[in-house]
Amino acid sequence: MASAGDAPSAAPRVVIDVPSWVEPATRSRQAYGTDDEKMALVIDLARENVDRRTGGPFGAAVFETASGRLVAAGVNSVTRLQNCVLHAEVVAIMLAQHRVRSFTLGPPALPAHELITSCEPCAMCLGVTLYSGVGRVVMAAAREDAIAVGFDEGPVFAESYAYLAERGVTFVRDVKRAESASIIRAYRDAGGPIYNARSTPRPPGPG
Ligand code: AZG
Ligand code: ZN
Repeated sequence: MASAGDAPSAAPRVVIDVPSWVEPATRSRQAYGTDDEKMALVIDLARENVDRRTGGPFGAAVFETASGRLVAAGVNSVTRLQNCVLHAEVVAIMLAQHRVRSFTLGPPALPAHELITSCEPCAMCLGVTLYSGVGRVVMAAAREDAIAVGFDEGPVFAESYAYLAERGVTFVRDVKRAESASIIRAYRDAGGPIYNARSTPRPPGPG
């Protein structure tokens, strides 16, 4: 029990990172042209995350829209870091905002940014998308593909998309959908944990 005069206990800290294999996987190329090229990168990240057992079957990245410059990439890190908010989109957006040192990617002083994601955002990630300041979202798998293997994608409605569209966010669907959906199914087939609020956590670490 702490008493007056004791040294204060260490302040709690949460460190968010990506697995060490992500940086080398993105190093070879800094600028991307088409949506297909950007999506190929995030689907590779999703596949690698499954193969290396570092998280769920999802990848995402933030790019500058005009230049195609890669700002930050993320992979699903829920089980690796034992944190339910660490979906691929959240990780990519957090790292992008850290990189540009701004809590929004949408102010007039910054170039426009876009989120490329291997799966349609869940309810949480669509909310984060709204607050992130990205102006464009490109998606591969649909939420139905993630729900089909047991992921809880939460309440997302046509009104949710209308709300973001009214604020200038545009959406592109089905870019390499089949390829991304097959990675989600392969993760399930390999026994990858389908985590949710009531699932029993496994010990962290590969395997
Ligand atoms: C998920 N859906 C998406 N789009 N991304 C993630 O990281 C997820 N984790 N669980 N459902
Ligand atoms: Zn999400």
